[in-house]
Amino acid sequence: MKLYSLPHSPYSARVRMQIYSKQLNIDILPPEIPLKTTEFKDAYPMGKVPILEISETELIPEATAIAEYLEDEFPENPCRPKSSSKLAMTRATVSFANSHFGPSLFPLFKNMAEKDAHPDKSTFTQPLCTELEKLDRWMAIHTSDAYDIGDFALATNLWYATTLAPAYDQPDILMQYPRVKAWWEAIKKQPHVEKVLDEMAAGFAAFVKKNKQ
Ligand SMILES: N[C@@H](CCC(=O)N[C@@H](CS)C(=O)NCC(=O)O)C(=O)O
Repeated sequence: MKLYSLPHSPYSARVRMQIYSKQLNIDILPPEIPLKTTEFKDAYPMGKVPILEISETELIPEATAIAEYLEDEFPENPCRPKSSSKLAMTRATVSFANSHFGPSLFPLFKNMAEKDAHPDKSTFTQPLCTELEKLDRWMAIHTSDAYDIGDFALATNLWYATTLAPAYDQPDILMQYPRVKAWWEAIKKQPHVEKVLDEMAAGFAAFVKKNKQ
């Protein structure tokens, strides 16, 4: 089994956290055809990483579908709660990361990766702060017993939030969100999470350098 992934891709990174946590024997490698090319889009209809290659004919796109497949197929070292209500909460967290938190980071990422960064910094972080506030309130009612696929989806977004915000005059963007801050300080020290965050940092530095050339 192979996972096509890029180091700085947050959607790929959350799946890598899960693979390392579950100690799965899956090859992790960049796509053989370069991303964003016509050839890649012809080969893979969704046109994005991550992609899990189960066999030559079975290719799963979409981080959430891959995460659920890995839990169904490899139940040992679970990264998904057992009780229906807790599982639904975890899935709500994944959905929040996909549909709310992640998109609030796009403007910061896009501006940062562009050759000529936009000079007006004030407008970029407001949508992100709105989502962090929601997350802080969500964390007051939803607590997980162990780190799970919801936490991994949040962690890769938190890495981008804390990495990008200082360039937008927000040196400590989590300051006003104490539950998120405490959760972030704890999860980033988990060995499998830390390993992936290091991979993201190296991959993002290379990506920015290439884009600015
Ligand atoms: N909905 C997809 C999003 C994946 C995604 O946006 N991947 C980015 C890298 S983080 C990508 O492959 N972008 C290439 C492109 O948009 O052409 C998922 O959950 O896996």
